[in-house]
Amino acid sequence: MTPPQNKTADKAVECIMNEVSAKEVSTAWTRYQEMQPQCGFGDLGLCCRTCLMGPCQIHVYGGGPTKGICGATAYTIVARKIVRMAAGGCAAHSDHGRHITHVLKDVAEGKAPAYQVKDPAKLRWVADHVDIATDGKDDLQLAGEVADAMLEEFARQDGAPLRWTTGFLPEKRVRKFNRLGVLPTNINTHIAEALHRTHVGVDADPVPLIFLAIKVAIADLAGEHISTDVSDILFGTPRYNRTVTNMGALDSKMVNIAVHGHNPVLPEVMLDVMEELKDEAKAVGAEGINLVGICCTGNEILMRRGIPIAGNFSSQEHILLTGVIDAMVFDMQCIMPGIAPIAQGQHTELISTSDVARIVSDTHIEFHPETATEDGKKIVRMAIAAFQNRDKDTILIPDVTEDTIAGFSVEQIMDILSSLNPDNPIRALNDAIRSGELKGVVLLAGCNNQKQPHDITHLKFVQEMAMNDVLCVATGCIAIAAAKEGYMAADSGERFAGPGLKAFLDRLSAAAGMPIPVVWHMGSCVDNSRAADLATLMANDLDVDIHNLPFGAGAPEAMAEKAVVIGSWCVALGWPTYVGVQPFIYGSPLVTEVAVNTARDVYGGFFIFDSDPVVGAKRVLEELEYRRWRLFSSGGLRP
Ligand code: CUV
Ligand code: SF4
Repeated sequence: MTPPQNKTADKAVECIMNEVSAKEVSTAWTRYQEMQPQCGFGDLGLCCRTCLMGPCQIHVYGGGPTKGICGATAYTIVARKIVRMAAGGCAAHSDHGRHITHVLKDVAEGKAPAYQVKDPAKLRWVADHVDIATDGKDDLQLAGEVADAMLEEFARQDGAPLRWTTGFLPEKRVRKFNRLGVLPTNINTHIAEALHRTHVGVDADPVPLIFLAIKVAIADLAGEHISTDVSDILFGTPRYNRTVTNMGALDSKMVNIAVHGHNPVLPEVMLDVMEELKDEAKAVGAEGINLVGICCTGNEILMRRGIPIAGNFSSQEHILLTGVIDAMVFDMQCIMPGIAPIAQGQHTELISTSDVARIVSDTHIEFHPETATEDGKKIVRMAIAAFQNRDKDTILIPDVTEDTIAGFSVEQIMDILSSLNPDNPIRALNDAIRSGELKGVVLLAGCNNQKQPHDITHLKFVQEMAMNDVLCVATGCIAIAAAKEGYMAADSGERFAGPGLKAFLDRLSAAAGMPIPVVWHMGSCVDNSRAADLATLMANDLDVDIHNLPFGAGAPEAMAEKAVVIGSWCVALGWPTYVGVQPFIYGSPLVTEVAVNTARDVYGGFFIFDSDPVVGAKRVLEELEYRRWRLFSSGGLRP
């Protein structure tokens, strides 16, 4: 069904939209309308273009071919497509991890003067988990060894499991993965294996293909963990901080730079050089330089530096349309090519910084760790120059902001929980669930998707969780949606929490001596790995496996291949995982059955697909309730 045009929960986006429609600017909203109706074969996952004999379209409802030219049936075509999507997602996260690991390696070798090991405690924590001896080693030596071990995850040929899988998940879960033959051994190999086995004439059996998708997904979790670990080591593990969210964070009197994408390496340096170049901005009549984030690069610098986020995936074009963005700097992933014509139609400099992501008409300033400071300065100076070319008549900054508390790394969560239980912080969370004060924990993950009204689907799901006493940790674009709506505000408990959650937050706020919001911002998409770490701590404390926990996940507006792969490892970890967008699998009853049902018997987790977030929330809540009963009230789990 086509949602009505201009549907968004974001008042700032709505404000810009009214301008946009007047000026007839093309955005994802207008293009979505123009795209209707979308192809039913594609929607069901039944169009195969894997080889040049295709496209082959399978008519599952009769009236046409039921097999592709090679003989592939619906379940083969659907399963192959899912494997390829998972591989795409794993490639994106893990290549990000690999890129940033090279920066760590450069730091260790003294080749990246703009960076340093900012968080030696995290470095040592990571080393301990992957069995690298730390005694007597200085930070740089250890950083080099950890970077090498990370790079080995992309290269190992001896068949040993990934250390970023075995080192961080509960032993019970690792044994299960091993038994099921899905323990990954080399991230890049599995991506290649996924492409090979889904090539024409290779693996046609949907069951091993689905297991392959799971193995790729577990490899993805390792790649995400590596990304998170390196960012924390280089830039500091996120800590409690307070700022504002939404377009009101832009300032017409300042030079505004928006950073967009996923990689924090350049924005971190830009923040350092901005201070230095303030006078140059003043010399052209600006009051200073203002940085805002979009998407996950935004989440990264919000988490560590308290930098405001202007918006999420679906609002990237509207943020440009304010007319006050002097430079939009992007690295990789989730950059809509649609921003280019908007930037071209105004004074905005569109600057790409990664050699893997270019847009025609961009200015390419390739980022190098060795020259990061100069690169950062060059970009800030371009923004200062562009500031002078603004069209002052078309400026529109919606006066919308929300109070936002962020920085909930697992380390920060443990510190906060220790105010309730200094000897065993995680026990404070498990006890709140045991007593029924909290009904469980849910990871809010994922994107925006034009198939669902912008942020509205997210927020309905979040509302149901909060009202029903579920503690939410959040990443990615749903975290931004929650922040924009006030779910991370100091007074969010009063506004949104059910009685149990409210009581828990009040106790925690009082003990920790600071306001604790309803939704805990965990970071960017790769920081979903933090949620796996949190669940691992909870499970180990209770001496159970992760799938026994009242822990779930929700991606109401899932969109990217990255979301497909994240959802798959959430299921593999044993979480009920709600997705609000129809995946391309309904053309195969077999694959659909495995995803929504059989997965539960094997992994404990399963997908819940429903376009209605309230229905999805109800199913997740029922599952949390069942698990809570089984864990704490039914006489305990059988061993
Ligand atoms: Ni990585 S992947 S739309 S920016 S969360 Fe947002 Fe987040 Fe999805 Fe992209
Ligand atoms: Fe058609 Fe088979 Fe080629 Fe797919 S792999 S396009 S089903 S012939």
